Amino acid sequence: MSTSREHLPGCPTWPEDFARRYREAGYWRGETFGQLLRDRARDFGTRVALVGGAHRWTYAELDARVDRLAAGFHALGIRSRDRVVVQLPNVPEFYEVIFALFRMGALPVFALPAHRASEIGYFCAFTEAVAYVIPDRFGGFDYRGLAEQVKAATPTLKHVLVLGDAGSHTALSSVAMEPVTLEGPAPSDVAFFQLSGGSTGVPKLIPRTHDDYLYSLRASVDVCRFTQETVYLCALPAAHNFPLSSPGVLGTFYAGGTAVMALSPSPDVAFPLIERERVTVTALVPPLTMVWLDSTLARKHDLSSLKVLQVGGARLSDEAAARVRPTLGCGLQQVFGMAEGLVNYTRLDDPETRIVTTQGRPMSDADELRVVDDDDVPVAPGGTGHLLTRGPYTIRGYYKAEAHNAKAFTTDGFYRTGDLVRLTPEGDLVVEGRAKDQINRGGDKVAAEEVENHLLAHPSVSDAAVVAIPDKFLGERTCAVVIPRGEAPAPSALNAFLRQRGLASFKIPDRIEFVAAFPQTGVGKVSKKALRDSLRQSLSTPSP
Ligand code: OOB
Repeated sequence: MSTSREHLPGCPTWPEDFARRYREAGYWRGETFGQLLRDRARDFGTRVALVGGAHRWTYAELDARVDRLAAGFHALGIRSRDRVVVQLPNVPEFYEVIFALFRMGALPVFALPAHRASEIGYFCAFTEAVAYVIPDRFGGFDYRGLAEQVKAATPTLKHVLVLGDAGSHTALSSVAMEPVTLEGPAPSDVAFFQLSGGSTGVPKLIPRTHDDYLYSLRASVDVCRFTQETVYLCALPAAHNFPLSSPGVLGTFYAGGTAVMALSPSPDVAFPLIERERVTVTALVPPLTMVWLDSTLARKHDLSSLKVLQVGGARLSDEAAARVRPTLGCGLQQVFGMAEGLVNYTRLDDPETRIVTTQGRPMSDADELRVVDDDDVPVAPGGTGHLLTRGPYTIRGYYKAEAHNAKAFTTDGFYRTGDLVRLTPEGDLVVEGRAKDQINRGGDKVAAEEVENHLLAHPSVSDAAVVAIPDKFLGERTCAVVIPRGEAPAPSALNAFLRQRGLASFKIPDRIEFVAAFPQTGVGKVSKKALRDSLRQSLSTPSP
């Protein structure tokens, strides 16, 4: 196994001087995910790695299953660097699949269960995926039909692998074989693609390497004090960066602990699992935190094993933050992260006011932060500005997106997060808002332009602008403001049109308003700020 080789085309990487520095300083240690699991199986073979459904796999069992599945993938013709779109719910098989791909150097593309034909079709086509892994049914949706549709439209897609009843496709359970020796990837290779929340017309793909992601795990495990005693409940969608690696299930494996899979984050599913498995830590987005805080089930279950509730993905209000300890009897950890890299944590031993009122600080001393104004000039200490960041686990560019990368990164390699933040005198970050054209719907990210493009495809839509409107529960909801062509269509017809185009349901507008014209900025662009302000006003004034 070499330590470095030619990079995957279309994946920007770190300049050689940075890469050398990150290696020499010990951030990148030349590890791979395939080897990590092998090492844990050697050291903690009989300990339980993963619990979910009827499964209870030890590290040795998981490792052996991964070897057999990798051999089967290889026999199907899947090779190093081939892309495989993985869309599975919170089941143990999710890790079996991704570790098998890691071990052979094939690259998972992490789709969410909520994605539909529009997103999946795009991921498969854009990455020239050779395989697509799905459940038969989940959440009332049959993924086999979706796969049929995507396969017909994607010439590169050779295999649809189904967990459960395969129908006309291939059963995942039929793939495993006697292990064979496979050449693994280099630590500097891309390991997988995460998805960006995005602000543009199509979702962007985030290439993460073994070196950089494993460092982010190690730093997360250290800050969050995960150990062999950790029992982590995976309640958010497993493929998302937060439950995957902050420290998430992969961090739990890194530490030799136990990960428990919840098919739903709702209290009726999660609380019994916490009680039964003696879960010590879990992660939620703010709206789910409110559901847990308000649930009467908290009194019916023994949640005393839970030591830490991590909350991130969107801004948690100070009021909700203050309720966590008194209501659930566990500590709170705020997490402000992004799939592109940088993750900030409040520390477990921070004073309660810092935990409740800030989004924490970078996990690595090698994370470089800048808080700047619109001209990239640093703001005065304590002022609010755009957050830029660079470091050993923050990407230098999206996959095959040269023109976008020129805007999303500074010339010296800082990622423009699109977040507006301020730094407290203690060095903690407070998220004050957002400059990117995105709606953060309780942690689910909606790129305005993506939804606008779909709306513009409707014959009765002359123009469309999608903006956030405030919402008590989700923080924000989406509002599509539409200039109709001729008579305005019924909002329900427009939403049906978007669904029929295969848009994930969290991107379907919560509200549709019709207007004759958009407010404009000085240079004649749509002023989304003015739109948001006028919507806020009209929504808060009761109609006469
Ligand atoms: C996480 O990752 P993504 O890629 O879905 O979204 C990143 C964006 C950030 O740029 C920020 O706009 C927002 O989500 N965000 C927060 C936040 N955490 C994320 N905004 C306010 N407060 C927070 N605590 O969302 C993610 C990735 C890893 C760990 C945690 C969250």
